[in-house]
Amino acid sequence: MTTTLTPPTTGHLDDDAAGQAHFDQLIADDNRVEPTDWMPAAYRKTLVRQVSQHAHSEIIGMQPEANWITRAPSLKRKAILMAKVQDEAGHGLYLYSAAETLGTPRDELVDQLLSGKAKYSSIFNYPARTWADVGAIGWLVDGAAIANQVPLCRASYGPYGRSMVRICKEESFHQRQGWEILYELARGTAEQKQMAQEAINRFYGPALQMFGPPDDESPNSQQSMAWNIKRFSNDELRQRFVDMIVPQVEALGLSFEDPDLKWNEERGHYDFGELDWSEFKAVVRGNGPCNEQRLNHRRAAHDEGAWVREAAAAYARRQADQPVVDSALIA
Ligand code: FAQ
Repeated sequence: MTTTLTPPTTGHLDDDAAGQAHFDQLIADDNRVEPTDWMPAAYRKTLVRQVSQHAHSEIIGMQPEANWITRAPSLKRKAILMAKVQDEAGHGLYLYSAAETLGTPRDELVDQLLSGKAKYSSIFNYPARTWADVGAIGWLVDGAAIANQVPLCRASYGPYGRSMVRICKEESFHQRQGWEILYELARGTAEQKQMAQEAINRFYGPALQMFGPPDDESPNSQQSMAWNIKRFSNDELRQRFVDMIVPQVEALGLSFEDPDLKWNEERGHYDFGELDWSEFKAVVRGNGPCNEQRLNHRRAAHDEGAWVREAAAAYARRQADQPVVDSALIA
């Protein structure tokens, strides 16, 4: 569907000193910046980048779990998983809408994804090999998403922060369902427990990498934190997540395959081992186990959905052409 969008009225005022002063004051007072407010071009650009990457992640992120809908072990699990995957689609749509308020049409953002130009979260380039992986995705991937996104509810850009509130509520349910899948498996047969352990082994490192590169290799963090978009650094959130999941893995009766993972009394945090950053870089560059498969699948789905977009656009045009009838006059 071709989106007709009126760019925010502020676009031509980028040099406006009064606009800059107003923007600086909003940030200093920890207030929201709204679409009609003047904003620096770089603030707009970084938000379009982050929000659209986030939207793409939600959409591509449907694939690993959707792959298990037909093989879920019971009708109840199937219904839950379908609802979860649909939620992720909804998150993608709220986020594309939030990105559009910054003046970039959705078609353009989607083209960036389909052409392979846009990034999306590294985690979704890993396969879901077993049913236990669905549990590990819910617990660790949605868990990392929550740890990262709860602070984003306070992001300075209003439409982004507000979309995060609902997304985080839904992600909390997703995390619980993933944990519960693993809890059941961990209390099942020896094979089921082993399957849960192996899923955790596969997803632990990639889930920790969802928080982004280490702080000293994160080019965007400092400015995004100064603008109150990000509230914590990548490493701070990663640490917070590790501190949260260690007691949870113990409650499952399972463990993380990390010999350096131990409580550090002095720091009041868990120490953990160095992650494989060369693997992370390779996955982000497009060379992960499933990058090609994920994009090809998305492109095919986009092509197959062309008739839906055309029909929706035709319907919208017809609605716009219809004369407005005042029902009070007819009566
Ligand atoms: N994968 O300078 P930084 C979910 C890129 S949603 C790929 O630190 P920033 C729900 C980064 O874009 C998961 N690329 O960047 C779900 C940047 O590239 P650029 C997605 C990554 O933006 C669950 C470059 O590296 N969540 O899971 C990754 O300040 C289950 C330098 O990095 C969000 O998007 C990565 N992991 O911080 C759905 C949350 N990390 O653009 C389905 C919102 C970094 O300069 C199923 N986003 N890069 O070329 C954020 O919080 C931030 O954008 C970070 C990165 C923290 C991801």
